[in-house]
Amino acid sequence: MQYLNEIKNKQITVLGLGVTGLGIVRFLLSHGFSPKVIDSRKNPPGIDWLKEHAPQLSTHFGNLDGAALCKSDMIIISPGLSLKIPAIAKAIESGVEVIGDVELFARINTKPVVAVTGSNGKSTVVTLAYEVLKAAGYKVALGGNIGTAVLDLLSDDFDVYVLELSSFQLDTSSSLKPISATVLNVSEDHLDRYDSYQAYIDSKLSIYNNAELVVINADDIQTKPISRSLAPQMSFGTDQGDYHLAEHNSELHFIAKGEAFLPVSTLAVVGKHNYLNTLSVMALLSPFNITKDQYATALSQFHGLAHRCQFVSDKNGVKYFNDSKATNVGATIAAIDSLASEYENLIVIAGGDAKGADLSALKPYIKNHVKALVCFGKDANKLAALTSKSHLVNNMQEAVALAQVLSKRGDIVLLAPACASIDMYNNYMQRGDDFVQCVMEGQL
Ligand code: UMA
Ligand code: ADP
Repeated sequence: MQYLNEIKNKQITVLGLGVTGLGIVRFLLSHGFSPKVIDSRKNPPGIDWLKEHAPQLSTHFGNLDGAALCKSDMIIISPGLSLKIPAIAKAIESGVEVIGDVELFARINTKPVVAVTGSNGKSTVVTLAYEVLKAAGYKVALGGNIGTAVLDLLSDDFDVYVLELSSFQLDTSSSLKPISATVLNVSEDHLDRYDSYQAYIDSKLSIYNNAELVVINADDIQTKPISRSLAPQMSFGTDQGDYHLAEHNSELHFIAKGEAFLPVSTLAVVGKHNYLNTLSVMALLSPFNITKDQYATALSQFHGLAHRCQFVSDKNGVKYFNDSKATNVGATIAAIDSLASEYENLIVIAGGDAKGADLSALKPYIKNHVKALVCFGKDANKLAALTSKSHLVNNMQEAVALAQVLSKRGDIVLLAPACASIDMYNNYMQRGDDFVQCVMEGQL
């Protein structure tokens, strides 16, 4: 950990005390640093941990003070904070180095990193990659945007890291040299943090900088690197690319570099988007030695993640699905698309904070596959304006109750909000749990 020696005399500020901030504080404490800890929230999530384990650290909780930030030599910032916040922008302008936890990780880590970003499918892909590597006998660590701060993983003895990286994390890191890296897909998201859609795409594409293998989505031109990268490229796609889907012996297969590798039925989860996610894993893990049997074991045991198109219950012949993680338009389209290939009538519950996105891409999918759209939350009116088949309600309980009235045997009720949950919930998990509870406890 040579780099830590180089910064041992610096005045370090940890900015943000959520999952990331706590990971940074724990890591720095364990290496003898005494950082200052700042969060703009009066009661940040990590405050109790800090009071118990490191009461000696200097802290400031509440409004950010630009002058105070300027006194640091280095700020390690959490991804939830924009670099454009005036107090932070002022510190950057005055020459303070501002980096994220992924950057500190990259400056220290010596093990291979498989890096994944994209608008949708990141958590699914990194989890599947983790399972495949584990089945192949690697000691593998899984972290990043999926919920574990990368610095919480650094002390352990791993062969390889699989990291989910958000655009916010990419914006504050430049030293990562992934063994393989992908932008899975791009659709509008987080436009409340970026000046333009192109700025958001550019942030995603920065994952390819310094990558040894660039993995692109052949179906999505926006995932291609802008500048000609010197690194070898591989691609995955529906019916094009090094890894794609095709019939073999009358059965749909994952095709790996011209070979019918495994039938898609090996995978325990369904939906075209999950087949593409699996192909991306195969491309990303191509630098590793993994046998067909090891793949088959991992794919057949992967039952997907909670709150992603998860089957909840069958009530009177109506099936309820929870896709609360569909926090943007692209994910909601994928959910409608994959369920509509099996079921005829969908009732979709949507709404929340659309984060400034243009929702119109949903229109053809609602027109062709959705029987009713039930909307609530901050941007309910914007969603309702997409179709004459919409209904406005006030909360989840009313939404589920109305969906029940509108549905008949054989129909599907799908929670796929196309929006973030923060206007009414702590996070998408709490929203999904509320849906499940309303379904299970409602008069159905
Ligand atoms: N916040 C303040 N003041 C502060 C610091 C944070 O108001 O001083 C607010 C932020 O604006 C944000 C919230 O607090 O609304 C959380 O921000 P944070 O940076 O403290 O978040 P962490 O708890 O550290 O969690 C972050 C990721 N969250 C975000 O980027 C918003 C987690 O991804 C990630 O799992 C974790 O680091 C570990 O890497 C969550 C997420 O929602 C799942 N990510 C976004 C997404 O997937 O769309 C990008
Ligand atoms: P992320 O971590 O990028 O948010 P998740 O794997 O958690 O991705 O899935 C988020 C949402 O996107 C879920 O609603 C899921 O059903 C949907 N999804 C998963 N994979 C894809 C894909 N390849 N394309 C579009 N949507 C997807």
